[in-house]
Amino acid sequence: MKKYDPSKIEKKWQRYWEAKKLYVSQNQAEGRKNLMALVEFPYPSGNLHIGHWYAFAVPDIYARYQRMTGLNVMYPMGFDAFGLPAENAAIKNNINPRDWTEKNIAYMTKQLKSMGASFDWSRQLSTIDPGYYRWTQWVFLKLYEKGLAYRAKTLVNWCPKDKTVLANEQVIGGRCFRDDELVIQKEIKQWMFKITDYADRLVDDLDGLDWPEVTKTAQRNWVGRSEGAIIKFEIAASGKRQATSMEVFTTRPDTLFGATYLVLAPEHPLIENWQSRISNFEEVKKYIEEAELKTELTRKEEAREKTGVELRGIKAINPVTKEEISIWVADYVLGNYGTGAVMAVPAHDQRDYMFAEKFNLPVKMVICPNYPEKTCPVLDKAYEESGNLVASGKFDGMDSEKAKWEITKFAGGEKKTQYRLRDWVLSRQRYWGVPIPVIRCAKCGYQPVSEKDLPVELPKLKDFKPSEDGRSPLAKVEKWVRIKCPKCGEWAERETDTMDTFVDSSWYFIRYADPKNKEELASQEEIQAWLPVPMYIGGAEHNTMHLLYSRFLTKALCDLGYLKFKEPFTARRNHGLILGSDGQKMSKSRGNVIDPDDLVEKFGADTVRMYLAFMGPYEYDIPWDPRGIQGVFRFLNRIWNFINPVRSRGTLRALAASFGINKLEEPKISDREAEKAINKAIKEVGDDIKNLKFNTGISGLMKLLNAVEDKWLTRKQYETFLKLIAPFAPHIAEEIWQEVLGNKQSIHLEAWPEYDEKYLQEEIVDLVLQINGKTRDVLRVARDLAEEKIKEMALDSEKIKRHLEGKQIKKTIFIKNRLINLISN
Ligand code: ANZ
Ligand code: ZN
Repeated sequence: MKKYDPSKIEKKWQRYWEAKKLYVSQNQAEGRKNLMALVEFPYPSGNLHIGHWYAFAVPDIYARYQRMTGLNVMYPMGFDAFGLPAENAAIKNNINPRDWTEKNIAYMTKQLKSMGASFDWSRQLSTIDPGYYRWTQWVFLKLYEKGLAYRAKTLVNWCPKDKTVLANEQVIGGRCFRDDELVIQKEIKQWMFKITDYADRLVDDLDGLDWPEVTKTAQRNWVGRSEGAIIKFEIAASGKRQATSMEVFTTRPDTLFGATYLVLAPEHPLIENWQSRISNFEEVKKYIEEAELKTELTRKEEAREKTGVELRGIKAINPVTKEEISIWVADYVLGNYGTGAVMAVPAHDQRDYMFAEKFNLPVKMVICPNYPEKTCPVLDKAYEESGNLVASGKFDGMDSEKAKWEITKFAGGEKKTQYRLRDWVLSRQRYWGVPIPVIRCAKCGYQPVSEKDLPVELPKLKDFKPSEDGRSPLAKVEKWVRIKCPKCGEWAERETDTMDTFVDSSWYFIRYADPKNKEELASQEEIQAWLPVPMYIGGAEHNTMHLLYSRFLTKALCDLGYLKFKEPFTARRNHGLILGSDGQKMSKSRGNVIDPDDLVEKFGADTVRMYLAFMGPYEYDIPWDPRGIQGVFRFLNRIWNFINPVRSRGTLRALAASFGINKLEEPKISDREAEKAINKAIKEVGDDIKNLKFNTGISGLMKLLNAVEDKWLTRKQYETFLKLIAPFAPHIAEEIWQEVLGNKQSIHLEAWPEYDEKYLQEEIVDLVLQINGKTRDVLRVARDLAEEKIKEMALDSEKIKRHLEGKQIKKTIFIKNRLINLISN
């Protein structure tokens, strides 16, 4: 018998599937519902790592299964190919980023094909293709027309190493998400998308989505909507009320009676204005200068020792107590949130509490946790919960939630909603990106490039190093930059900034519906056929940026009339990370990296796929286990060896034929156990795949093999078994299906088998024993036991005996497998 040798079968079937166009999805397939099974398209870094396999080969099980259940499945793949890494690698190796990127795409495509996944390569797209990015530019123009793309001077995050701007979402812990460089703040003019216009919808529309709770929470926190109030404080200097006043944003106006001082952010413009009134201005100025050197992250750190300086000579007046309170400057208050000033309530805000303790400022309790016992406990930290008001004049006793708006009104304040979300800075001063399609004319200002002139192609460049002055390298290509103004016809200049790659990736799924369309981003017909995406499987690292941007762009295009849906992804599932066998993140420096190519060579793609799916729950981070993959390899070997009985039957048949016997009785398996195991597996494995519980699906297959391995299955049973294996290990299933069983059509065109309910029922049932309709006992009995037998057992029950003492049974009601009711006098 032949040994299981994946290297002999896998390439062969991959070529066969491609030649037969098995996974090319038609936009309409008669009677079949469409399903785009979407995974996040990779960045062409040059080499597939095991994480790519996890992200693409495992969801392929889902795509294949859904195809078998009768859906018209599209499993698309593409490349998110612009971006800094290509540019940096190109600078380092002195090659063109395009050459570098295209070489990587070619190599990775080959590697991707070795997965044996059911990708529809006919729809492959790449964001660096002018046929693609003309639509990225088109999207920009549409948003520009609507006032959703604009240019403004802002304080931006600047990575000194990459010499480019970063979006807020790209700054993690105060550092560049790409190279960990400390990010500084720089004021420059930038192109921005007005995502803040969508802040409320980005929060509210989450409710209708079938998404992981963690992802929804991450999005909510990112938008950071807080309901609060703006409260005005009058200012007094040397005991005299001044004409100026200042405003604070608070989410707890109910605590206003407990506001015992105010704190301004170091950036607050009023400090400068009050210079002459502030007696210790030199000291204040010094503090402000020191604060400028700190990152936002350190400033926000809750536990950090608080610092600050009082603004001597001026006071604020609490609008409800009318008391004069001191004003401070402290770096824990941020300049770019709310009004850049807070009313400090040390009794009910921990940061204020720590500050007050350090500088010996008054602490006044105004929310009582144990009302109506008016003795408020003295706490050694702030009480931040709700409660009832005390020491708050006519509001005493009121519930704090209610008091919020009553006190706001009383103090002449106004309700206000604040958002943490800032507009999306999309321009980058770098070469390797989509040119922003606008022209700057000295006379007419910024003019959009006309739609018919798209794409604005990225010119070939020799020197793509970023300039020290922060301008894009494109600024050096004079021939490209110089262009006539579309409005007045005078000489003007092209915009030399390029777009953040997150713009490219926030609409790519729409293009999959109609990837070759030259007239439109995608035709309405194909959009309707495929979108919104019913299932999007990807990494938890995209919980905010990519998913938020895609949602924004979808909503904007919907408002503009190009899309008919408000949310791009109806269901979203996250996968975890594969860790090294030491439980640490895989990295070259740790030496714990697993190379999928090596594994494929050693075990074959089927084993690698199946092991990845078997490792554990798909959404968890799981360490690689070298013994685990051996186990799965053995399992596939057992499946291979299991073909023996069938094979020998074939041999038997040939032998019979040579004796002139044409009809050989198929062995009839009356083995209920085998039939039961198969039917159970059809249902359970199918349900598991549908719910992305791949690991338990594979345990189900293992159980099934245990149950049937030593039986001689009928051909139908054996084929069913292979169909269940097919989504997980597509090559071995195809090999046996066609080469051993002699089927002429691919197993991957077969339907997922149907199961018979009757085999799913338990063999043991709980049977209720009643007397006159009252339950007296429960019997665990074999299914389908006859009435006489049950009655006999019932009369044997101690409890029944007790209740029947001295009585006679008049009638018996029996419901098979459910109950027996003895009616007595
Ligand atoms: C008084 C108060 C009393 C507050 C209390 C809290 C508890 P979120 O939920 O994040 O919106 N705050 C306002 N502007 C700030 C700024 N620029 N920098 C730092 N902190 C600022 O937080 C809003 C609360 O954070 C506001 O409510 C304010 O403190 C503070 F018992 O006002 B609160
Ligand atoms: Zn002009």
